[in-house]
Amino acid sequence: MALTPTPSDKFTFGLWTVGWQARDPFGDATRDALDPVRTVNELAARGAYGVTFHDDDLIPFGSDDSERQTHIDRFKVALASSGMKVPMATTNLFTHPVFKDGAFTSNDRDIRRYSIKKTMRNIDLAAELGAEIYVAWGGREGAESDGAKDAYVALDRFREAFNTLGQYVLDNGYNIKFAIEPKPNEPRGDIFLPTIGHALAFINSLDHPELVGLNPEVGHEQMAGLNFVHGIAQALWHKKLFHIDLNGQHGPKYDQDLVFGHGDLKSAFFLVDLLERYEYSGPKHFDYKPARTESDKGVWESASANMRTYLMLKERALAFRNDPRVINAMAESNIPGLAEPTFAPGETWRDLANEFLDIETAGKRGYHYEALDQLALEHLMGAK
Ligand SMILES: [Mn+2]
Repeated sequence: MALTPTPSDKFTFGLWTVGWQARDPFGDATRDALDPVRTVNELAARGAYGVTFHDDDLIPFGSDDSERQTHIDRFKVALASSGMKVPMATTNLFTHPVFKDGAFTSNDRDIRRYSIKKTMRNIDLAAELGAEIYVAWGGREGAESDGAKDAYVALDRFREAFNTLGQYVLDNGYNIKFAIEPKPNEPRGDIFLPTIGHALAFINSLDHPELVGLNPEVGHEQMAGLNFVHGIAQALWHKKLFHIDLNGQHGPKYDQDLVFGHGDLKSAFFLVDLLERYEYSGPKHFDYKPARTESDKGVWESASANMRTYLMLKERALAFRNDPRVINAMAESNIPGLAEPTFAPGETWRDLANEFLDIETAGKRGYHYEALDQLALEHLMGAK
């Protein structure tokens, strides 16, 4: 299998990822700003399928209408000449101090209205550029103190915002769906809709739940100590995996945004295995930050590393699934048994009345998952 990325792999990057100047809470930028036009061309040269953006990544906040149009026009030229796509866009509702207490859930009604208006304006641009997914990451939607925000009514305001934006898309005839990106904390002390599960439940309360799905991020679930593979399995099961943010994270700590696979590699292996087996067909979007130590050269090396790692994991996951030793180990462990419905057609709870299970024998059974886990590790490590 080729480990060289091509557009058919559907790898995408946010302008803000490679474009991160590496400012952190303790230090200044270590890299110059990147021109979005250069980003498009550099990523295209490395085999990416497309780029994504926050409104302010492309059009500096505060630009007047003619400056805005100039930025859009030269971006479009770069897209056309490189063949790069824009499958997703999103809104920056977190950088400017106006959003310091939230956007859709700010206690200030005028700020909530401004936030929805800012989002609608960028949805117009997203539609114009052909994006079909609009991500909503509510980084400032939360609080540092439980007394500062009524977390019950905040959900009313969140629902209002998504219902309004859904109606906006329908009224304009846009082919756009929304993807909520859960995160437990950072930059707020605690963020609303902190996990995949919280967001899935919230979506069902909307006027048009079919318009809204998820954009889960590896590191965001792992920051909360959760199993990302299980979260993605559930998002797929609900048909809500509209988009995915791939990166790396070492367990519960600050949001590391490492290169994909450079955190919990075994989880990344089983994630790719899951995405490929269930034929996730959306963009594989890398939302990472090239380490602050890297110069311009390291930025592009890290961009390629994300894509190459995904392709290597795909190759290893396929080899694992096709290995006769793995197929036998899975059969011995009775893994295919879970696919069989617990009740035969026509059976009801009444059919359990005469059921007998020798629980002593059943309780003594070994499942041999350790052997299977070792086979996964050996495939991952390329052991022969
Ligand atoms: Mn992150």
